[in-house]
Amino acid sequence: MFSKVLVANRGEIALRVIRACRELGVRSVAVYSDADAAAPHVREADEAVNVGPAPSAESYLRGDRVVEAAKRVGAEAIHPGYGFLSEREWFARLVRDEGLVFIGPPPEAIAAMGSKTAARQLAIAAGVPVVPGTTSALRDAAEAERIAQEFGYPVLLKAAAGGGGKGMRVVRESRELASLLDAARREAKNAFGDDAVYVEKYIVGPRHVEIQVLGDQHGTMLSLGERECSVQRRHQKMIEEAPSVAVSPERRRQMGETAVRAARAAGYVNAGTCEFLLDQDGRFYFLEMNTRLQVEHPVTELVTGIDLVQWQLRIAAGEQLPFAQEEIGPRGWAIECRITSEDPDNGFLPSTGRIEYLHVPSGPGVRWDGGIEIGSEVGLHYDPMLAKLIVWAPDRERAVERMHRALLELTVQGVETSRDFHLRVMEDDEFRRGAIEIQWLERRLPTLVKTTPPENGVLVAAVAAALLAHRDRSGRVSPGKNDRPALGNGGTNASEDVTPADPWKQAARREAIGDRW
Ligand code: MV4
Repeated sequence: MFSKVLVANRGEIALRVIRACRELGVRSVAVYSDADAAAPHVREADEAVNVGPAPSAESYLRGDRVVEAAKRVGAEAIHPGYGFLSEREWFARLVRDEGLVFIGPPPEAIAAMGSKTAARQLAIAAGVPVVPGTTSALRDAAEAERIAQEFGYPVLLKAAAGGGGKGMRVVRESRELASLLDAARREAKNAFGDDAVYVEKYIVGPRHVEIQVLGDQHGTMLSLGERECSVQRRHQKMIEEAPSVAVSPERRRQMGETAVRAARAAGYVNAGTCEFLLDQDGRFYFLEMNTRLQVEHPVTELVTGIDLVQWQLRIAAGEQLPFAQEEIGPRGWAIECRITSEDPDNGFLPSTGRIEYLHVPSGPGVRWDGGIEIGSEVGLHYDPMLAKLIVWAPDRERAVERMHRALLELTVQGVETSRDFHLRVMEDDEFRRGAIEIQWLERRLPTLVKTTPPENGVLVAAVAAALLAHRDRSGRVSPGKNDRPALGNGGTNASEDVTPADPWKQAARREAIGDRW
């Protein structure tokens, strides 16, 4: 095992990796920007190195400085976390070329999965089912039209260099095709510097189900089962769970074998995730592979009992996986809610400020993977995800109830957060039935958020004054957590809650923050 590892990230994931290091007896080195000098990951690590000013392009994304820092402090390996440098082929290569170990896949595997068309070709060659469509870029609208006719409308135009839904357009009929192709090309060019676009049959109403894989350097590749990630908005996941209500043991085995085949074909090593669409008839299609540890990895850890981050380190250090595929099965149910500094009731506008008060849930089956503490400054330089609240219970119904209970215990004061929104989701009967697919959240949004009432001088002031008398210690005017009935017991319709305007809130667009993962 390594004696010292540099953690090339910030926030909750840096803390997660630091904890794994400590449990393995490995010394950890944090890197930080000027904005993060007082951040928890800097204090928790054994050492810390400043890598530049607040903007990530000048600090956390400076691979050269990160590698230089690792060499200076004598770290043997670098864990990239997610986002930032985690999926940059050039960074994985630089780390290796400088004689250090990249705790993740080989650069060749990152490259193999980096282009969507290349990944499709690789998948097809490996016998992995993909959505019907092309495997090379379209030449022109005429070719697109011919292929769309062949597969039948609706079709989906996708950027070859894509990911995260950028450069994607649904085409419902022939007469929109040419202009939507132009739009997809323009967006792809802007986002990835590459206007190559290909076409797939559009799958209607699917779920987003992904398979966690873990492979060592000795030829073992395992599936750790699926995560259901359909509860997302604009390609940002909000809630993830494991297992998925839509996946039977037989389907789990098929999807697992398929994911392992795709990973092997890419020469994959370490932790990775194969994304699938699961359609209404139970058919599944490989979409792409994420060549990093993912935000939602804890739900898999909780149902498999396997510490993914510890194993990432052990695999990178050359250890062999000691598990057999047959002994890995989901036990119980895990759910994760992403606690973000966004205001769901105002179009998920990012909220900034100082964390004035924080009360973290605890008790049976509750895990908090957080990156904030009282006094933390939440700005706009980095991703708005403050923490992940994860619960485990013997079955899904009890996991939902436990998450609801844990969310009630959570208090974050100083910024707006997604907490109340998550409470409403836990109270939603469609969610509770597991009747979710990738469009569910957007369709259900009107019943899950409260739109701010129009300015109406005196009335608003009077209502606000009355409600302020009932302010709880979270500073919110929603019913106090002790007033909220337990779930399954005629829970209140949370959409009747009223929240006052947040005096700390500064208007800013999420787009200003840049890519998320
Ligand atoms: C699709 C699809 C429907 N049909 N492909 C979105 C991002 C990228 N990873 C793939 N995506 C999709 N590809 C076909 N042929 C629907 C989506 C999609 C989606 C996928 C996963 C999670 C959320 C999504 C939200 C909207 C669309």
